[in-house]
Amino acid sequence: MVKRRFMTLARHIIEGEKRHPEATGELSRLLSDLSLAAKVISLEVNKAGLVDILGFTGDNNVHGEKVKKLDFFAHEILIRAMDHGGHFCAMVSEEEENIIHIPAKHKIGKYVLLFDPLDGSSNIDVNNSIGTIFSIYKRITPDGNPGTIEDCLQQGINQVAAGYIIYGSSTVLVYTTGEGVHGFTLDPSIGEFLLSHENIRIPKKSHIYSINEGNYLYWHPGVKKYIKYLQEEDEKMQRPYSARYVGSMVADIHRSLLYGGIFMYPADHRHKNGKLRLMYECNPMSFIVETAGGRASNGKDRIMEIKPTTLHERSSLFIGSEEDVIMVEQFISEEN
Ligand code: AHM
Ligand code: MG
Repeated sequence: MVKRRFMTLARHIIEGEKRHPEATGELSRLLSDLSLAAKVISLEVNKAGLVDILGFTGDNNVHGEKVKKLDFFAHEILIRAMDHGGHFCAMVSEEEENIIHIPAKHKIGKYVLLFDPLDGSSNIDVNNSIGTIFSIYKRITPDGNPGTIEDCLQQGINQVAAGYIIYGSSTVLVYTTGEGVHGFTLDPSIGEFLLSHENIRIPKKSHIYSINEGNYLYWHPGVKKYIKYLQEEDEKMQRPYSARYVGSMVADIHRSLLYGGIFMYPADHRHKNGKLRLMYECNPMSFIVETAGGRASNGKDRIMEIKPTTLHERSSLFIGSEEDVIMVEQFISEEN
């Protein structure tokens, strides 16, 4: 049996930075801070089933404090873990309408953090996987001042790091700084993320599709035709494809990264711009999937080249194995 080296997340990040003599080590430190927040959220997610026993959300807990909804708890933990490290000039969360500024007593840094604290939170009560997603940019306004909307509204191609944490049968953190995509599994007994998935490469073509088929009637004709095509029999092309849909994007994309697959949340008659958020859902997942050799588009344009206009804007998303995403783009363009 080949013995693997123990490689903690912290050491992996530092070794990555060593390959760049110009690096200041700041990215390492902020990713370490993020992993601490991930451990706290993971612990709380694992206790979610006990809420009914220990107190309902909205009830007072034993300390007389209100029990918070888990997604808001995750939002607060991330802010508390990240606002005083001196790394960021601003943050954006799915749970907060406006930019989150760094309190005046803390140093203002040169990065921007955008995050979805707990994606797929409707899955919490049924023990399905959920996740935290993050996206990091360098500020574009001058250092030292509070971050602005301009710093936050950059195209996905400017991301310097992105990742997600999936709270599933184990807790796994996947991140990229553009040089490979790496996954680390949390060992709860020692409280460390250990390298478990080095240099993830997504298969070029898959045989799994992932979409909420309940929206079929509302889809663009190209998407309808594509899904019907995937369901036809064709042994050579591995059709029919299998359908898998957790309803938690992090879980659906994590599976696609490892086994190959295409995940879709298209715009439709009811969701004119799709459902998922560009800045802290689509962009970071696209950075990860593209770095792993996959593709991500809104059906026409590359996600990471979309010029954002608002913090919480939505986008159609087709993401995963490259050949599959190209194929759905073709079906859509033929129906236009
Ligand atoms: P959320 O941010 O409110 O959790 O919504 C995002 C989630 C994604 O994780 C998932 O892919 C999608 O919503 C599922 O939506 P639907 O239930 O419409 O299929
Ligand atoms: Mg979300």
